[in-house]
Amino acid sequence: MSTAPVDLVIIGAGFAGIYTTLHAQRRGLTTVGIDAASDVGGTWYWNRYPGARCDVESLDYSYSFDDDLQREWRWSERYATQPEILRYLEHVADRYDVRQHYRFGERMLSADWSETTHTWTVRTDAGSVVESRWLVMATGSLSAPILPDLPGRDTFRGEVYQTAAWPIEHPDLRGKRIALIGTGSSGIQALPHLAAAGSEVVVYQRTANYSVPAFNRNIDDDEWLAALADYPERRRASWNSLAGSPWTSHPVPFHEASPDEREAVFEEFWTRGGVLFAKAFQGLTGDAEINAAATEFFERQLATLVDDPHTLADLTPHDHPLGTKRICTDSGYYQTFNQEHVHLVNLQREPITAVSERGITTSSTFREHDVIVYATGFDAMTGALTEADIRGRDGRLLRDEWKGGPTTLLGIGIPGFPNLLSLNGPGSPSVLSNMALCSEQQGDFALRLIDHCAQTGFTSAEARWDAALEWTEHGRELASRSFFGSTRSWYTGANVEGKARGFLPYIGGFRPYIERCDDVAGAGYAGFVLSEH
Ligand code: NA7
Repeated sequence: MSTAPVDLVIIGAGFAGIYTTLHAQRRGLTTVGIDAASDVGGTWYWNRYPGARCDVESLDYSYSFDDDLQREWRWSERYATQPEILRYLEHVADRYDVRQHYRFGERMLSADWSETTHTWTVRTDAGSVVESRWLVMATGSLSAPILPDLPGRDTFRGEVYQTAAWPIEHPDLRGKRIALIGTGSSGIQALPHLAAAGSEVVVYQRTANYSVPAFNRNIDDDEWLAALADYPERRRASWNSLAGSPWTSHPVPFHEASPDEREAVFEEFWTRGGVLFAKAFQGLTGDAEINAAATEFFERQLATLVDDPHTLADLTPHDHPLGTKRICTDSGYYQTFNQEHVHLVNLQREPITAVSERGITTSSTFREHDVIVYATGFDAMTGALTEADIRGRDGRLLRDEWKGGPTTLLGIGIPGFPNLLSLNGPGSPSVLSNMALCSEQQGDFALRLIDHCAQTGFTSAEARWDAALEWTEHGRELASRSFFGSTRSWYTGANVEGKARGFLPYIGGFRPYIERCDDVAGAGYAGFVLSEH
């Protein structure tokens, strides 16, 4: 072990980790970054499945802190593909020389807090031991993928892929009989590409989802130049918004709009594409009448996309109100079911009973497959924090502390875990917002807190229990006012067997959240106990 502790260990080399590393370095702090991947990218390193794309527009889903960077990186499409976003993050890493501060190919196994030295000791699976004053968990919100516990799952003798751990060398799926399990964003984006390659594709759907076409397009030179001219305003609007992007809902409230106006608004927001449809009218996810009108519009559009009435019925969502799971943003998903070699299995009618050497058996049929693709989601928001052995004050394990659900102050501070700063953690708005801007805001908050402690002579900062409980309860209360709180989703923890139910992200909006963070900082980090050893 090195004798002098470093200032920060930063776990994760995605948007938040890269940002925090380069800004810590600019302040002259010493950092050690650790990432299990072989290079930067985070989410965009792992999710290489065909069709992977961001559902936030590329002009918004990028760093805003450096005008020159913003101008020199030319996005090619309205919604960037995974390879393009990965190239962008590699470019950022090169431009600010970030890689030298990382140890790649190492996974953090444990972190132990010492009350004596006010430091964390971090151990990795490569045998590294690093002592650090601060532990910054920039581990992402959707980074602990889960596989369903299907009987016989591991007996399958064909090829098995997971969208969230797709091989760097893309497998050749041409002419193969492919099973796709999972119809969230990942499965919905992958399907058209799997169908283009496979001789047969069977989609095993447990819950039908709402998906809206992306209306993606290339960004031509004129649009790019106009976007550059408008960038300051676009960013200003995003930083002041509820969801980190410049789009706002129709200004006339639904209940004051005529039927014709409502129809025109839904039409307009439909063609904006993807998740933006849920913004049509304010209150869409909390007012039953608005939600019903949006759903009726959605179903009319869906009916124009799918030919077979039985398939259409199975693809029509009925388990949750529109918009209360993130609306998927697709490119030709529903139309793929019109191809003769693509089949939909409704698992609510016909559940999977077993996976065996050659395929999948449901309650009524055995189907033979060469390939199974799992697009079955993540232990969201808490999974990456609880999978390592993080021991805080008195040796208490974070995993145990959070059995009943996470308690955080602003998503960043965790009572009992001094000097651990979780970026985009449970209790932050990031996954309901724009991860790029959120990562900047979270990194800044963490670094300013670290600056403040250095300037005032404090060596530790720990969220107070009462403040964290109050923040967590506030988040729960806000979620209970919309349909989000009662939907079975990864937001509520319902997608993982045995996981505590609650509402993991902060739903109060990006701008109000920033203001709350600024208030806390402005009051000398009210809600944190600052102390010296
Ligand atoms: P999601 O959205 O969590 O989707 C996972 C999908 O996998 C969903 O359709 C699940 O059905 C399905 N699933 C999970 N377990 C099973 C089993 N046992 N059998 C059949 N189907 C199953 O993850 P994604 O990766 O698609 O997207 C995550 C986020 O990334 C997304 O929200 C965007 O923000 C970007 P269920 O709905 O639980 O019935």
